[in-house]
Amino acid sequence: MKLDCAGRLLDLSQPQVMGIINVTPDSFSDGGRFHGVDAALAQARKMINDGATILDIGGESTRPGAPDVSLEEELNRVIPAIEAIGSELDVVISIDTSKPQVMREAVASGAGLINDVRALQEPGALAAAADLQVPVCLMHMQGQPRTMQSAPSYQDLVTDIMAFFAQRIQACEQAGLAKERLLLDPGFGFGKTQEHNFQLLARLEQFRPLGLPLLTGLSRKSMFGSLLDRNVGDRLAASLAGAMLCAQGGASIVRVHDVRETWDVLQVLAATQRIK
Ligand code: 7PM
Repeated sequence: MKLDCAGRLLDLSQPQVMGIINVTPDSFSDGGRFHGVDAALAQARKMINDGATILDIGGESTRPGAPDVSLEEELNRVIPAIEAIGSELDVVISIDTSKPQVMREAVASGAGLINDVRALQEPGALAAAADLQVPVCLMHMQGQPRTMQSAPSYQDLVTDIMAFFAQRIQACEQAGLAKERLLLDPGFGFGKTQEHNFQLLARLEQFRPLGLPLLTGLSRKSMFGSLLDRNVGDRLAASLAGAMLCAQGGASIVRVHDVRETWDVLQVLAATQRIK
């Protein structure tokens, strides 16, 4: 199965690695614009070399309690990075945003996929995504980033998330966004307890009947920090195990910080599948 990302074809017949590139001031410490672009470009080159076929560029921190980022600030962060990466490197650029104007300018600057943790629920986002004709990843989140971890609760985790996906898919189709252009992400860590996160990992294959490619992001997340009592810089092995379980559970794209290691892990799985 090949997904058309603004002219670049993404082969989803085996799991692909999406590398995370944050262009927030905290990730490039001096916050200077040119330093930020250079750093993003260098990170992009390395990630592609290491096996990433998609780079997810985000300028808004969705960390619980993070301040909201203005439209102007978000554009100033992501657009120069997208232009630089898109003009120099052969890769699908994913724009991690919930703002319709950022979606429009990012796609005009070379992005070929929209990654929206708010699943196109912000005003104008559905219409923007429908106009832009690029694939969209709809992520599930219970609540809002600021408050989502206060008391997550589900009747049945997978059933509830499936119902959310069904509702969002319908809203997309009504807005003229074809189902064939959608990807789904259950949103690890977004309004989920520790138990919910591991339940999701165990039950990932239950999303398969929806018939849409799955994207998952577990890289360095606090579910591993709590499980193992490890700081964010010390969660690589756990993240790799998580990526392997996601791929085995049917994920088509894994969103990660550690591209090279994740790519190796996925090759092990691919090798076992070739002899089945
Ligand atoms: C602080 C807390 C900083 C959480 C960053 C995060 C996902 C995503 C993120 C995901 C999709 C992170 C998250 N997570 N997009 N954006 N799926 N589609 O750990 O799981 O990267 S932000």
